[in-house]
Amino acid sequence: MDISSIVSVDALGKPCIGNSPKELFAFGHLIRETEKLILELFGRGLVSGTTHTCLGQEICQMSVVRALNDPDDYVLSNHRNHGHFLTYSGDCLGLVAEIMGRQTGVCGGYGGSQHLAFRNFHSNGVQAGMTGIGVGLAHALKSRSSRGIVAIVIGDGTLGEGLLYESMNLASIWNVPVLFVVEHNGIAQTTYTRDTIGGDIVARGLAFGLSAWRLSDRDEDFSAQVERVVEDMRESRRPGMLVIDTGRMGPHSKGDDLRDVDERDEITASDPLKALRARCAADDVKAIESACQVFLAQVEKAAMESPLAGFDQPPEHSFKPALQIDCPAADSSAANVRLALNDALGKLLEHDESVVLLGEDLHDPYGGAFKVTVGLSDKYKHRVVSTPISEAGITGAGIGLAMAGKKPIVEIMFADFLTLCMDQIYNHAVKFPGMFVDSAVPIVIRAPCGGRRGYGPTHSQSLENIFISVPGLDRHLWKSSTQNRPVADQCLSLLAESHTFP
Ligand SMILES: Cc1ncc(C[n+]2csc(CCOP(=O)(O)OP(=O)(O)O)c2C)c(N)n1
Ligand SMILES: [Mg+2]
Repeated sequence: MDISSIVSVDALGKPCIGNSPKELFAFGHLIRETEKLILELFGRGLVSGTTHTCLGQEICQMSVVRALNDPDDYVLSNHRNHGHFLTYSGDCLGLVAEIMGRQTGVCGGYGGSQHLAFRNFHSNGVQAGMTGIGVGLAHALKSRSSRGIVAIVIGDGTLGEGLLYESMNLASIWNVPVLFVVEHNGIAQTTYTRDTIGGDIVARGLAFGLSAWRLSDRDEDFSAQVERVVEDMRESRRPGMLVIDTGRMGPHSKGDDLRDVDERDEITASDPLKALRARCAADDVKAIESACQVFLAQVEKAAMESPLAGFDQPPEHSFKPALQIDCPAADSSAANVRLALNDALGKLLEHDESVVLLGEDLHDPYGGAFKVTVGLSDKYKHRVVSTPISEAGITGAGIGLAMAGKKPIVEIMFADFLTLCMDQIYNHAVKFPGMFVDSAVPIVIRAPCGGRRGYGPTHSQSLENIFISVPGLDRHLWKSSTQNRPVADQCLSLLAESHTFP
């Protein structure tokens, strides 16, 4: 679908939106009209489920994504993602068709409004769920000396999620180029965030040692200010936090707005898109609005003509061939499970530079609570990483590393604490290959379980039954009572196969 009557695109398909009122208005208007079309399609019964529009927040949503101009940059978004997605991809048809559940949708009609993907853009509907993943992606960028930045966009209500703080801490100690963008519209669904956020927002970023900024999309110079933030990040390669004050003009999703009319009128009166329109020449406005109308009529027609996604068939892209690591056999004479694992991990680190070990207390001379990594951190200093006590955060970081081509092996000190990783496994790792056409998540999560050592009810459980019910998860259980040869061999082949699914 040719968008050139509204904006030019670069070689990767990303819209090139300049800083003039005319260019900002043209693209902001396209986002608004696309969302109005989506709402209209809902009204006509052509879409089921729900959607979250960014009406009133278009300029805010465009700002950071617009300024990201390196091919390695990533954008991780959330439920309110249409503005981010369109600014990154320019793909109006892909968005409209996706929400309509049509095959031309960017995710083949399987994702819907909250789950969009295009190149390095991914969105998911679990609040803060993408934050650890973003840190992992940034870690991978740093390890290959890329100039890329990862922008993770959350709403202000999401400041209540604990994983966010694990992720900010990881970003800080690893000193990776992640920008946490908080779209501060003062509300989360129907709850005012002044009633749910304690203390100061920017101070949260500063407390973790992040660079921090607070801007308003009502400011005339806003888009240029955001560009400077991104440039600063690009140069410093340090993590940062950007809080953007904005205003949600529409309901949370559809029909759920408890705010009174006066309050909504006030937000509409300060609409930054309207302010930009007023700064454009009348002829330009007319041309932009008419080009947009023509273009969206074409989008609607093409979306309507696209066949519905076939929900009776699983998406084929979920089942990619496994990647392989060329690695010699493990030491079959290892005296016990620990030594067999140590040998297998050592061989993997030696034979594939993309293998990374994350876990608590892995460093030498300690070598992990069960001594599985002894000798490895001394030898592979930057690839055997002792982490904070942040099980969800490091699982998320592992997913991000895996998405960026690494082969992470995350050690959870005791299997009991896999419960803390559950959302990252259940709602992220195993779903991404099905949700996002080009995503593989070759992560291995390893944890000792079972007891008989007197560790008690929170350190001795066997939780395999929980994971049996996780679709898309390969499960392997090795018993220390079995011979060690199969343990070593299985460990090596499991890790070496580097599965699409974890
Ligand atoms: C972990 C989680 N809890 C609850 C929800 C349901 N939910 C979806 S959006 C939302 C409000 C989010 O508010 P905010 O972060 O301020 O973003 P905004 O909608 O204002 O852009 C809630 C509670 C969710 N998607 N994920
Ligand atoms: Mg909000």
